[in-house]
Amino acid sequence: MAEISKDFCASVSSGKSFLIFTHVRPDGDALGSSFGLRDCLRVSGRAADVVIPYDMPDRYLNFFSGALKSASEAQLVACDRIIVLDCATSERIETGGAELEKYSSKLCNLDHHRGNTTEKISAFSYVDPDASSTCQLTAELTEKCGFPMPQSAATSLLIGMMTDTGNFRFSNTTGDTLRCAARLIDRGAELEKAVNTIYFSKSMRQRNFETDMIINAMKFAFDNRVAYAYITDEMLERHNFSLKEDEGIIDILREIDTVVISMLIHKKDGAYKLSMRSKDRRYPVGPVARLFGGGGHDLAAGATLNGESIKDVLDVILPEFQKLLGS
Ligand SMILES: [Mn+2]
Repeated sequence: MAEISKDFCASVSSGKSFLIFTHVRPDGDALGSSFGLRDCLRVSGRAADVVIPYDMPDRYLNFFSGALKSASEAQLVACDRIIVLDCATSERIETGGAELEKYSSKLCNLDHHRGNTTEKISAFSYVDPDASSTCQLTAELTEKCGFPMPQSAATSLLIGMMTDTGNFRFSNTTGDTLRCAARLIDRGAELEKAVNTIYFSKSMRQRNFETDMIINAMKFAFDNRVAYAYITDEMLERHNFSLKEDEGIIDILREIDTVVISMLIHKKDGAYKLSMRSKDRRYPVGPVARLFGGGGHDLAAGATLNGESIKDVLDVILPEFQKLLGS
């Protein structure tokens, strides 16, 4: 893995006041990197705030706190640096209405998505697709900048590393990833708290929703090598469940031994939102997502499709999986 550039470190360490933004529907990596960096910046004597205009997944509510709901024009003008974390494209940034392009000259983009385009609007950018997570890059950034790391930050960053690597099971887990996680634990990261937050925190609503999905919505194709589920708002409402808590739902499909490619389809505002996963590098879903204007990693990607019906969507997407699998 490459080392974070000196220029990028200098762009961060030269700032005195920061606003931090991340992507829509923030996951563990987005939240962990944002709050982890905020706490390191604060302990180093800098002013820093995270802007999360979105409702956070319930399980994280007790964990990541004190985010601003929005940033005013005055705050955006006043801060030295605007940090954007884990956002592959500028459209993915949850700005809460702020027009960040206007502040390009102080925008710092740190990410691990291949083909990151947020750098187009950022004066400073560091993108390393070989890093497991933005949390790993954030840990390395703070180490290289020489910022002290409080226990809260170490735990936040560990959480993001765990969620983006499937608890260090996915193939993006390298020696560097584990060495970085080890340093976080050495700095006091609370592994037990992280594990409880991520893995042992499922609501009964979520469990009931999952059961419903398994029984009523899970489908298979191509000799059970593809598994998918179509999730409707009606189904979500029945269980008072929201997909902002969807981390891990797709794993229910992925966990099945024959399944190589898994996909969740969620109809929202007349469009079909697809999340895809592959568990074999020979069959990357990233290129399939990009065919439909989406993006992401080789093994985890997403796209939004318009169609009259779920059948229209399946009629265009399933043949692409078939081609990919060569079956
Ligand atoms: Mn990430």
